[in-house]
Amino acid sequence: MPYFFMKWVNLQMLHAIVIEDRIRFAARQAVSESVDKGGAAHLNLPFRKPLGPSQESLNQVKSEFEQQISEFTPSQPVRTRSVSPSKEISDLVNSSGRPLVIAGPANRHHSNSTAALQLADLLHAPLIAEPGSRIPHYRQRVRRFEQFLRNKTVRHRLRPDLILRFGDQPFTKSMLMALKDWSDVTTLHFDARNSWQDHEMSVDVKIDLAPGDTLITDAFEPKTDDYLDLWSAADADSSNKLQNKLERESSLTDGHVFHHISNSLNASWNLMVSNSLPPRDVALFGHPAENIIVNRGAAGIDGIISTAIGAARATKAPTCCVVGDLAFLHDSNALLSVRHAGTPFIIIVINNGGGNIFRMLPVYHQTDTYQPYFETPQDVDIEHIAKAHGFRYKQVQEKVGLREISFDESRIEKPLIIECITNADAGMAMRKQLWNES
Ligand SMILES: Cc1ncc(C[n+]2csc(CCOP(=O)(O)OP(=O)(O)O)c2C)c(N)n1
Ligand SMILES: [Mg+2]
Repeated sequence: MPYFFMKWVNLQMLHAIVIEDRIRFAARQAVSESVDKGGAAHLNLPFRKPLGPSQESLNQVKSEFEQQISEFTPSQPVRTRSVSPSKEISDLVNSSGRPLVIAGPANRHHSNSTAALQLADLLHAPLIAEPGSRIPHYRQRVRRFEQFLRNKTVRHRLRPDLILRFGDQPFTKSMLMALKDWSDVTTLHFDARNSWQDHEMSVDVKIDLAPGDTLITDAFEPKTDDYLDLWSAADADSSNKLQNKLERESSLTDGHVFHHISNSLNASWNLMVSNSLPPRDVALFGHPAENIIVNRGAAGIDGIISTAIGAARATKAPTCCVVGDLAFLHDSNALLSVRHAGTPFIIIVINNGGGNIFRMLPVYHQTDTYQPYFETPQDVDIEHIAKAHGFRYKQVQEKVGLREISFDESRIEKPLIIECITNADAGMAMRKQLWNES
């Protein structure tokens, strides 16, 4: 499986007169492929000798480029239609007593957050929105699903009779387990792009709905709060258990770091979350928020810092990138580009001593091969990497040290790397307890 959708644009035949048009065309093609397919686009530009341009043409290109950059405002085609659900769909919605809204990740060109909130509101439905779904904080939003939905009895108790899905394929284990158990439940997918995001093949009806569209819900009848109350009770119970576990564990774990970041980061910041355990941990230990960015669909641990820099530039918002130790090392040459972020930029490295995600696999018990071939802990001095790039550096090794992590923009003059050295055994034990005891 390729990690990225690669679009190769062959510019071999470029001729001087048409170069500008061809480059413009290739750029448009790359942007539209990237937005539609939700991945990276790769442009291959071969040059003929003598390679270098003349000083005169270089000066001209430079001044045009600088002018365009200063005037550039990203635009996207906004489709604005009124979408009226068919009678069949209205009947399904109106006959449901237990409707559940589920939103998987979606980038900002595909997130139907308005319609998801509108339906949850009208139907008094619980709303599960994974990190990266770009759904804002909302009172009916389920916070601790990644904790309690791992439990089969709870999944049975909370079984919906109608699922209203938004965004891409969910990725948290709890949601994958739930969608598998509930694959026979009638499922409507309000989809902004024409891709097949349905691992369980459980979607019964796809409804083409773009972010600018208005969903007409006049034919839908409101419901009572009975079903929502069941979810709220499970949520409250799990919140208490989580709080308890975090307080009782004395060493610093990944969970403590995610919980702290969620509590202290305000909504004006982007939170770019690396792949591997971090997106799952932000769901398990953090709070739902609109500003979380994930690279799901790609799922590679490459290019994480680069993506965060791109997000900072595109949104002009201060950005915090939370990244595992291996993913950090994988993209450490991106530190060269952090000066282009243009906004306050913090990297939080969760150093749990390698790829802890592999502890969830049976191979964890093969003691002679696990560490050297799977977890692969590294012995690199991250402080030296930070200093070599002129970054500020802080290290947190204990729970009390977490108060060092603050997001006061006025105090962040230069990029900062905060390395959190966490206890891998205690962290994994806490995850397992939360999954099993809820
Ligand atoms: C480019 C790439 N190489 C390898 C992998 C396989 N892989 C998935 S998770 C992981 C370990 C990541 O370790 P770390 O960033 O420390 O995160 P942790 O598992 O500790 O949360 C690896 C190597 C991948 N997903 N992408
Ligand atoms: Mg790690």
